[in-house]
Amino acid sequence: MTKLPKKILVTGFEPFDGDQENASGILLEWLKSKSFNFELRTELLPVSFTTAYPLLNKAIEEFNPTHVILTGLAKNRTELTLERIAINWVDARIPDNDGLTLKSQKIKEGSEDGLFTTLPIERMLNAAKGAGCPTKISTTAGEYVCNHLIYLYLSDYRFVAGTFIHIPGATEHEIFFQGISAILSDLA
Ligand code: PCA
Repeated sequence: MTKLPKKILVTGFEPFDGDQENASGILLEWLKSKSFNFELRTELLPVSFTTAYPLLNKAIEEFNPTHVILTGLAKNRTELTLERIAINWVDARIPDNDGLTLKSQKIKEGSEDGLFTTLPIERMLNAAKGAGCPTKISTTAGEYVCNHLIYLYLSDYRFVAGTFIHIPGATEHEIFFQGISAILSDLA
């Protein structure tokens, strides 16, 4: 069997919550300035419950990736975190960038309570740590737009392997971007 050439879709988010920047959006520019031995597509997504997923969906249909790496900012975390699971629940503390606040409700009625991400995150953990990047596995992506996006993606795309990485809110991004770069290069 011939192996598919590696095609990785990496997404990041626009700034939100009054911030001037979002590390995950900056990541996309950083990645585009590097060269890799795989085909890379990046997609900057709005922090919107309504429009982020349709844009991701369009990018997946157009690019037909072998791997999907969704990223977002987790301001209060100090390590790169690899998300293991998305939950079928949304409870926003702040409005999204469209002014919409979804409170205490299921993302998809009649769908599973939780869905595991579909990339080998233990291997990814080792790759990032090998690059000197403080990294750990997380079992909650929160109850906001990031978890909402992962859940919708996982429920529609069981056979396009992907996961979500939260980037800390530190001002120095380089070590975290290096960790993500090591993860992308190591993906089989
Ligand atoms: N982080 C938010 C949404 C956009 C982002 O970068 C979250 O963790 O849900």
